[in-house]
Amino acid sequence: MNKSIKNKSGFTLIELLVVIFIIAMLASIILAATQSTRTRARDARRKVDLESIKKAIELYRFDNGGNAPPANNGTGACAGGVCTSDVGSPWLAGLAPAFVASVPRDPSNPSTVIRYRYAIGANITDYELDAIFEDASNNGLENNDNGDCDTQPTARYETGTLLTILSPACGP
Ligand SMILES: [Ca+2]
Ligand SMILES: [Ca+2]
Repeated sequence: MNKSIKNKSGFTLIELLVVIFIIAMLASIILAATQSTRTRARDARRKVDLESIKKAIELYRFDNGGNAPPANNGTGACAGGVCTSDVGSPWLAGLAPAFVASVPRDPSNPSTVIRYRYAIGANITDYELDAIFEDASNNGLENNDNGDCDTQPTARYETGTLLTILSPACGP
């Protein structure tokens, strides 16, 4: 009699395993949702950053006879004529603080190397600014910007006056 009651009130091994499995599934779903939210937040920030940098560049051009800011960072000419947002302070000189309070840097995913890039053309009135978005829902922006780096998964969103200055290899 007592044994029968004890068996009914306890959990079997199978029941415990099912509960553990369900908890693990829920945890993984919550983790995935959190990562997706962070990815989308970084991309939203990238869109705002690019607009902010682009506005500052256009203000600079307006004050400098249409010329784009030279490809210099805080310490001089950028390597290979390409400034990247992970090198130098600021990573793009000539804009801050006159045309923007500070030049935004890519809010990189800690597990990847992603950065904004900037370069000017042979004609110094031309420039290109680009970035990589992480959220696949932004692939259309990267693929259909009239640039030359449109092949996923390393496509970039390109903006500026001449979108062939920064050419493939696309990549981070
Ligand atoms: Ca593109
Ligand atoms: Ca390009």
